[in-house]
Amino acid sequence: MSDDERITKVFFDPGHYTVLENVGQWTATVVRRGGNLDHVVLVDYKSEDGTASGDQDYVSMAGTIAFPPGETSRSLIVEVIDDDVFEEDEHHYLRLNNPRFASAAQGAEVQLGSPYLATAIVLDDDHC
Ligand SMILES: [Ca+2]
Ligand SMILES: [Ca+2]
Repeated sequence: MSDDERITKVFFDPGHYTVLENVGQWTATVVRRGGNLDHVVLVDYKSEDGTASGDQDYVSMAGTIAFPPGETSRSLIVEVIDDDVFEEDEHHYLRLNNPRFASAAQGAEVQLGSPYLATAIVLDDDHC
């Protein structure tokens, strides 16, 4: 079996997002490539602060994504918190961690691909 058939990689595609502060919600996309699509793949995710702060500029998030059989793409909904304050444009991250199969998958392997850290840039929509 070739590595492409054996190894599943999980990563963000794309890895960069630019959104307006008043967008409300936006969607980051996590994909899996390679390996046997019959396997259920799990991967943990969480948000990380940059200059944007969790629960002040965006809603902090953490959890687990599951790729059902045959599914190669999953969405992560991110909520942006709008305010009326003029600020610099800010950024934060979404990180993937601990990819794994939901059940034993003999001979198969799952790992993080690149990028496993997505960058979100939040553009301010207020004026000084
Ligand atoms: Ca605003
Ligand atoms: Ca603002």
